[in-house]
Amino acid sequence: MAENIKAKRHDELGLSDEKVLEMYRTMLLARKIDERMWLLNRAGKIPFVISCQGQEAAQVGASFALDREKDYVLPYYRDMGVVLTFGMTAKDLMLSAFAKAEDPNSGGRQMPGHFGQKKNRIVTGSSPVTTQVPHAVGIALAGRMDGQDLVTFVTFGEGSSNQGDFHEGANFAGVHKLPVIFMCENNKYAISVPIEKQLACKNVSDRAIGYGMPGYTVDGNDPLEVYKVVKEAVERGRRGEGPTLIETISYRLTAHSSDDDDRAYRSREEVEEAKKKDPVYTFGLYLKETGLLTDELEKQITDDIMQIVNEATDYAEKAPYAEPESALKHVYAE
Ligand SMILES: Cc1ncc(C[n+]2csc(CCOP(=O)(O)OP(=O)(O)O)c2C)c(N)n1
Ligand SMILES: [Mg+2]
Repeated sequence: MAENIKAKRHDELGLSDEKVLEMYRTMLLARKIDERMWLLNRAGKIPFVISCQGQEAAQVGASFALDREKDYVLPYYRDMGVVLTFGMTAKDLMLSAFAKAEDPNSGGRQMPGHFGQKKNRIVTGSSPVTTQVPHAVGIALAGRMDGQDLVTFVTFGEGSSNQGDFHEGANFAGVHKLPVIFMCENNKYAISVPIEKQLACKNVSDRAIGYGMPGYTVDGNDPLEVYKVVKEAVERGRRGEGPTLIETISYRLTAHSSDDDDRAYRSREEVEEAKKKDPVYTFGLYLKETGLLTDELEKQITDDIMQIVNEATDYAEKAPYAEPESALKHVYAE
């Protein structure tokens, strides 16, 4: 009985069996690319990694609720699950990690995690955190002025929700009822600073009322819950009812980046405890309980993904660097 109720969760959301398997596949692909990047970093082959691990459900669940043909995403550095859903490939991401000329994000000029790909409506971000928020608001305004039916989706960490850019962007979107979805990926830390030292209010979503929009806090380890709330926000936005603030609660399973040692500020027990709710694992369990994911299919999906990751790694490692003469390209008008 319990299984039957559970089995209906994605049906009730209008998600087909194929769609939820695609969600799982995208989450697992993000995880496996990320894991490979850590190995490459520790082997001295790539300079830097900033991980999505622990946040794949929030990223993929949300992105599946958007229209990949119409909407714009303004991801932050952990959003591998968002950019993969919007059409970036494992090869593209590896080219960025190896800083090669063919990297679609910046031609190997930016640090990894600075996503941007025009053809897939992934808007280039900047290193100062939260600058993408006012950009998302501006694009939503431009879309309205042009009579386009689009929603913008912007993400940021909970630490970043303390930056002025968030408050200014949220206020403007609220006043003008712009179709913006603000999604805060609360992973409980801003580098070494725990959530208790970041916010005086209980939830980031509590701030929504100040900007005249609804605010929701959801389980960021559950892609279906995130899908549901983002889907509703998309519909509100398209109806002209304005923005929504969504906070997804998860846990950063890795150190802040490959240059951080998190043993300095959090216990191993805490990390091990969080791993029990690892979204890739728990969503896999859901799919097994519903009978969609068999051991055989799981192995096949994992094998396919590992082949994609291996090929992407080999390709990017062998790809050429940018020509030194091109260093000023995209810097000055030509
Ligand atoms: C304006 C600005 N201040 C500081 C930094 C350095 N910095 C980079 S990431 C980060 C932590 C952000 O934490 P959070 O928003 O919670 O995102 P998370 O890394 O946890 O996903 C900081 C302080 C920066 N990039 N930009
Ligand atoms: Mg954080």
